[in-house]
Amino acid sequence: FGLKKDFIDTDIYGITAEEFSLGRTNIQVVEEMIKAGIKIIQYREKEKSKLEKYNECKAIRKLTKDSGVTFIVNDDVDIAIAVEADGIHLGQDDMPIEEVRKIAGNMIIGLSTHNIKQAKTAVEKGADYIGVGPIFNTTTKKNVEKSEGLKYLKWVSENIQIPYVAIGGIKESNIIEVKKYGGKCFAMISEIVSSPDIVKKVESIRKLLKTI
Ligand code: TZP
Ligand code: MG
Repeated sequence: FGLKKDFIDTDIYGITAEEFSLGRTNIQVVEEMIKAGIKIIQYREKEKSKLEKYNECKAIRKLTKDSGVTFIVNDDVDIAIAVEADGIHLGQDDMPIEEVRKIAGNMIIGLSTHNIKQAKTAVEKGADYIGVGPIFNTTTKKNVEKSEGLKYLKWVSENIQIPYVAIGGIKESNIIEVKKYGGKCFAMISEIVSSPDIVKKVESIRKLLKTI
């Protein structure tokens, strides 16, 4: 994984969510994201069977590999390994990072964090990057742990040495505020997958980010 050091040196982190994708499949949305120039994509799918998820990840691995996009699988370590994804994204209730590290080797391991204590622990345990959020209220993720949002993000930006990704309720309409609180890489689910024209949406967000 030669990608490891700079894999997250990018502005937008795309994540799938078929139920919010306006009738498009995860694969179609990933194709749109790649066309839009998104450089890191996470497969996140909470409803489908293991086999369906595996098949989709296999296809997405091919698409992302062909276009030089970093591919991260949420939750399913076995699928991530089987399809040779670049990384795996874990939550606080998933297997401990140090255990995943034993089986996932050099793969990128990301961990969702919601407060300072979790961020410090993630670094100690060897996470390659952390998710930071939810920054704002969101209805996309069920049972999301509460966070001080922007205040927590600011702390991370000043104290944490590994890459971090802001997530949760981020939209074109508030992304500048997130940037002002230290955001560098922004994960957006609904704002991107629910956009009828993903290429235009990303173009417009990038233009906006260049203004500050
Ligand atoms: N983790 C923290 S908030 C969230 C996840 C997966 C959902 C983000 O979705 P949206 O639509 O960008 O608010
Ligand atoms: Mg999880």
